[in-house]
Amino acid sequence: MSPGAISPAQQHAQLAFASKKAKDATAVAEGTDGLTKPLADLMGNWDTFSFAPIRESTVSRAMTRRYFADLDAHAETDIVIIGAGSCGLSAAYTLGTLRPDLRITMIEAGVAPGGGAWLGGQLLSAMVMRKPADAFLREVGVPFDDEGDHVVVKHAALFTSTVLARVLAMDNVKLFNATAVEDLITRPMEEGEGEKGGVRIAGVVTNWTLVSMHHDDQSCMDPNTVNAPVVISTTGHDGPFGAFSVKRLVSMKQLEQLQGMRGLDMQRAEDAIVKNTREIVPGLIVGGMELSEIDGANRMGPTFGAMALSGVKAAEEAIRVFDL
Ligand code: 48N
Repeated sequence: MSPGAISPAQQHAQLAFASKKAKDATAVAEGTDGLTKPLADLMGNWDTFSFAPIRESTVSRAMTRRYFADLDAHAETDIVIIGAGSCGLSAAYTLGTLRPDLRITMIEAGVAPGGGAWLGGQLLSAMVMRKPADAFLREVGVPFDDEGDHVVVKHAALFTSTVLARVLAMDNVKLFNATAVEDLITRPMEEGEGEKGGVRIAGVVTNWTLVSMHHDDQSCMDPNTVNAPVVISTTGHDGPFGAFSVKRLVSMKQLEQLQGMRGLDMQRAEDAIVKNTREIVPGLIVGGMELSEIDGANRMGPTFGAMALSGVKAAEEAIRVFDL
């Protein structure tokens, strides 16, 4: 396809968008090329335009009331997902869709969720996914170019922003971004439940990320907690908190050691990550690139199909564990 031409998938997406606008014809003002009437009416009238009145405390209460009600509601939750990268977001989408009855709490250390999936690789914008991961793109409605054994999303941010929008719109999913998981809540295994000295994960310990990053220069900034019977950890292999949960399992002597991510082998890496997404210790499922640190899987480099499908599998595992 020549550069600049739009693919059949993109044509389809554009036609769908245009037909939606046409259906809303009553809302569309004449001669405004498709903007809806309320917005179109503002244009050209900026001299008489002004915002409705407000008091600063009203804005403060609008934010704090909701945030602290959410914190209260999510102090006890059904499933925590640590990390809102491509794997964590795919897990949240799948869980939120399959189990609207479950309360799902996403904890993301960055102000901006999305992890490494805002760019395709070496800061280039297009994102490659190998089939059959195009099934996830179709599911969430991300247009792509079909190039045979793989597909290409024109900008990685289109994938991440679409999945993020779908997840944030779900009533049973709450994202706490700029918030780090800085420890795991544990319970000793019941008699006969597992090895002596083993633990079950029963939730996460959190703090605002900027606080978590300054424990060395401030004392006693104690954390908050979220109790949950199931935790999915998708903290990746990069960044200040990468592979957080598996490193903590080693320091808690629940894992002998990490095998460490191996060199890049695109062909092998992605199958291994998806197939090995699993419950590592009771109550804790690990997916995405964090998993490569445990198993010594190869890295796959700039292809994201395994992240999406590892997230789908992590969701499936979480439902299995939750329903036990
Ligand atoms: O994107 P990442 O880092 O992780 P994944 O597994 O979702 O996707 C990995 C993918 O981006 C790649 O690395 C690609 C495929 N490259 C592979 C290769 O070979 O190089 O997202 C992890 C998210 C980030 O947003 C972190 O901020 C967040 O997890 N995070 C945490 N959030 C809260 N508490 C923590 N302790 C924490 N640690 C990480």
